[in-house]
Amino acid sequence: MPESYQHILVERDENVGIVTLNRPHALNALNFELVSELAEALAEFDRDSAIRCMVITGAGGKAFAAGADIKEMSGKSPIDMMMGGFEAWQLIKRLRKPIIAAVGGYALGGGCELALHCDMIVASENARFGQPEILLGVIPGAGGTQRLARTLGKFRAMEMVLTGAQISAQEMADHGLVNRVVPEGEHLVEALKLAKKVAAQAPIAIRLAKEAVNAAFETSLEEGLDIERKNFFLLFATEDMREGMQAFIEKRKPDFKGK
Ligand code: CO8
Repeated sequence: MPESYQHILVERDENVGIVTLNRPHALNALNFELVSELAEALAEFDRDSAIRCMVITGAGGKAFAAGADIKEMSGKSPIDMMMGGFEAWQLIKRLRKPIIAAVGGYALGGGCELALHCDMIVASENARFGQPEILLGVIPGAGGTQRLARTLGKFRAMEMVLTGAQISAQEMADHGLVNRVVPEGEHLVEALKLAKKVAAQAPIAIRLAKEAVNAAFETSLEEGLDIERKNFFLLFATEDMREGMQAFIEKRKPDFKGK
C-alpha cells in the first residue's frame, strides 16, 4: 500500500479496509488524482486476502464528497475528461468484495454516484444526497441517471436530475437507497459494525452473492437466476460450505477460512 497518497487515508480495522476521502477544506471534492488513488487503494484491498469488506467515508464530518472538483473540471476539454478519471470509476465498479459507503453530510454529484457505486449505504441523519450537475450546465456522468432511475424510479430520478434537488438520508432510506440512518456523526461506527458482520461470513460465498445480486441489474431475470444457481452450486466446492453446515449440525460458530 503506497504511503504516498495525497488525498485519501487508508487504514484497516481487523479484516475491514477503510478509505477516507481526505480533502475536507474542499468538502472532499473528487479531483482526478483522488479518484485514481481511491481506485488503487480499493483494488489493493480487493486483492488482499486478509481484507473481507471495505468502507469508504469522508473526512471532516461536513461531507462524504461534494462531487467532482469543479475548480479542476471547469477548464477541461471532453478529451481531458475522458482520459482523466473515468477509467478509475470502471475499476471501482468491478471490485469483488463488498463496499459500504459511510455517509455524513453532503453526497452530491460524483459523491452521490460514488455512494451509489457501493453495495450498502449507512448515512448520518444530516446526510444530503443530490445530483446538482444541472445547476452547472452539465448532467451526472458517473452513473447517476441510470442508478437513480433503477432504484428511485423514473419520476423521482427526473426531479433530482432536472432540478438538482437534494434529498435527506431518511428520504433515501424510505425509497430503499440507504440501509441505515443513524444519529449525526455515527455513520462510520455503524458502517464498521455492518462491515464486520459481512466480514465474518464465508468470503467466497460473499463474493458470489455480490456478483449474483449485481446480475439483477445487468441481465434478464432468467439469466440472473442462472447466475445465482451456478454460483450456489459452485459453493458446494468450498471448504467453507462444509464448515458452515458442519458447524450448524454441531451447534457451534463456523470458522470460515476463505477456501
Ligand atoms: N468542487 C470544488 N470545490 C468545492 C466543491 C466541489 N464540488 N464543493 C465545495 N467546494 C469547496 C468550496 O469551493 C469551498 O472552498 P473555498 O473555501 O476555497 O471557497 C469549500 O469547499 C467549502 O464549500 P462552501 O463554502 O461552498 O460550503 P457551503 O457549506 O456554503 O456549501 C455545498 C456546501 C452546498 C455542498 C456547496 O459547496 C456546493 O454546492 N458544492 C458543489 C456541489 C456540486 O455542484 N457538486 C457536483 C459537481 S459536478 C460532478 O460531481 C460531476 C460528476 C462527474 C463524474 C466524476 C468524474 C471525476
